[in-house]
Amino acid sequence: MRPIERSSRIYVAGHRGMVGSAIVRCLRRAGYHNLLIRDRSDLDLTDQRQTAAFLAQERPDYIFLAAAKVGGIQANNTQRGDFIYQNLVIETNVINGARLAGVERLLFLGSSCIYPRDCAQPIREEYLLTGPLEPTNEPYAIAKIAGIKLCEAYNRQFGTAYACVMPTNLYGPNDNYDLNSSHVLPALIRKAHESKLAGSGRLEVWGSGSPRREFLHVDDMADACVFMMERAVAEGLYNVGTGEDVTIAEVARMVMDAVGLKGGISFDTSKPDGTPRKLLDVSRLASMGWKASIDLAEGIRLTYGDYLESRALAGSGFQAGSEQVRTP
Ligand code: GFB
Repeated sequence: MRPIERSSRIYVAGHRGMVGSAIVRCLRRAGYHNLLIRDRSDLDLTDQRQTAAFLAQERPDYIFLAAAKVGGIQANNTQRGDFIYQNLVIETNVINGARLAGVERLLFLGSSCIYPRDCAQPIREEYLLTGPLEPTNEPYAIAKIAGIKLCEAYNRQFGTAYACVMPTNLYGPNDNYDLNSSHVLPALIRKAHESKLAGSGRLEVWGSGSPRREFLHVDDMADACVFMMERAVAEGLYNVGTGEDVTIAEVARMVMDAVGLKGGISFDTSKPDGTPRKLLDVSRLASMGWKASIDLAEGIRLTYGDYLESRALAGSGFQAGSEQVRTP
């Protein structure tokens, strides 16, 4: 297997999304200069033939598979067909295309929702497939589990080195701020900001506020992915998180502090809570020497700054949201 060098050909699938764009930033900062990236208009990863032809022609030394259809609890729960189909087709096209093209190394990105809804906490990697999934995101979770199993099966049958990372809830620059499809943190940042501007003094929070979530800044996630590539991690499942969680009510308060919104919280209990808790056991990656470095309160402040910046740019014609890539 060829070692990874600064000149290695690295394909980042999904480079316009929050995670893919963070991986691109991280790789560039570290001096990797031979990055292969393709816009959706040039390469449609849901098209098997196009994807296989691209990979056969470019034969990357390494692939970060960060392309996916993602969203928060409501998008997962309502666009169930899109979430299972698009994720299955993207991952089978890229993973199988990579294998056919002789790509030896790949990192597949999943999500902590692959684990059973009510499993013991903190969640260890070996709890996969030990119980029923959270119903609101079962289609997405099933697609991601299929991706993990595809990597595992190809490693066994074909000798590839395709590893998998399961991040906890991510947030940071280049997130999606659409209130119907976003995750909780960007939604709360936007709602708190708009409430402050309107002078309403209230933040509307979905559900009861009691579910617990572990939040990881996307730059930490990108750092973990590059760490795994550089350590030549060849296979297996690795949780990525901070090892600490907070309630949704607590994170709402932290967002209010960062935004400078004074007032109360209204809980909309007509909206689902989802999984009660999904704190990851991060000892596998920690034992290799990696840990998160961005504190949650600081990360929220940074993200609010980014939100304000992208709104200002939107006023000057910049399109904010998950379709943008920010480069350093
Ligand atoms: O981030 P989120 O949408 O995803 O919601 P999940 C987390 C929690 O925040 C839920 C609550 O209990 C929501 O009810 N919440 C409160 C809100 N206010 C809001 C709001 O304004 N918007 C949103 N979106 N939530 C997703 C999965 O689950 O997490 C995916 O559906 C994926 O599959 C992703 O795994 C990381 O953590 O519940």
